[in-house]
Amino acid sequence: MFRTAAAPAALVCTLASMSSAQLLNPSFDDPGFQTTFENWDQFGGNIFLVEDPNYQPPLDGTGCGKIFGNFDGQQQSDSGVFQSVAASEGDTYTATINVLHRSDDAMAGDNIALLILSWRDANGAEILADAKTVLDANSPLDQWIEDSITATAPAGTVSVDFFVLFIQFATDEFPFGAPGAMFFDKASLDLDEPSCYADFNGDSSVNTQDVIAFLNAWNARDSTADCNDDSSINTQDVICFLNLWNAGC
Ligand SMILES: [Ca+2]
Ligand SMILES: [Ca+2]
Ligand SMILES: [Ca+2]
Repeated sequence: MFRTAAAPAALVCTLASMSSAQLLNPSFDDPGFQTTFENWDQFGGNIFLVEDPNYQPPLDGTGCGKIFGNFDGQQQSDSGVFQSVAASEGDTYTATINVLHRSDDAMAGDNIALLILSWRDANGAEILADAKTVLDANSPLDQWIEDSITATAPAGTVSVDFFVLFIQFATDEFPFGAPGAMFFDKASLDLDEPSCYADFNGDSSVNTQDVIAFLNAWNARDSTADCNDDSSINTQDVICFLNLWNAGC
């Protein structure tokens, strides 16, 4: 467990080049000093680290998160955790979270949980957000549900906030807010490796070996040689490949 506040930027770069893992404390196992989870900011209320497997076993590691609403009578009451990581425009990321609600404390009414990627500019302002509902009153009970978003960072992106958001709504039936808790565990944010067709043999460099590999596949009428993706293998695909090969990766 570490509590250094200054380390993340350098650490993220190291991790990104090694494994493309972007989040710190992604399994919510490490408690924070002033927040519930190390490395995660939070807002709203009733955010807990559950470390009692007799109550709720985590999906991964030694603990999982739990959020329920404020029951403050507001029409909409938001609670959540988020983590900001460096991101670059044009890069494609896949964000994943696992969530669960229990039959003894099920999401009710209009309550929902969302996974959100909030793309930020150099001033920290949101450019765009990609969001997906990952839990609501209709979700299966008592089982971990994995959900993910794949999205590309818009122009001007320098960072992205990974949000796990719980929204409690008040209704006529539940004037102080609908009951129900969400549990969450095992988040990930991965940079999708861009595929490079010119590196035909996939060894991360583009050289004459790739021409040979392509021509072998082309001679064999292998579907991987359909460079222009028109479902036939012909000389157009050789031209297509050589153009990409000249351009490099
Ligand atoms: Ca965990
Ligand atoms: Ca190659
Ligand atoms: Ca073709």
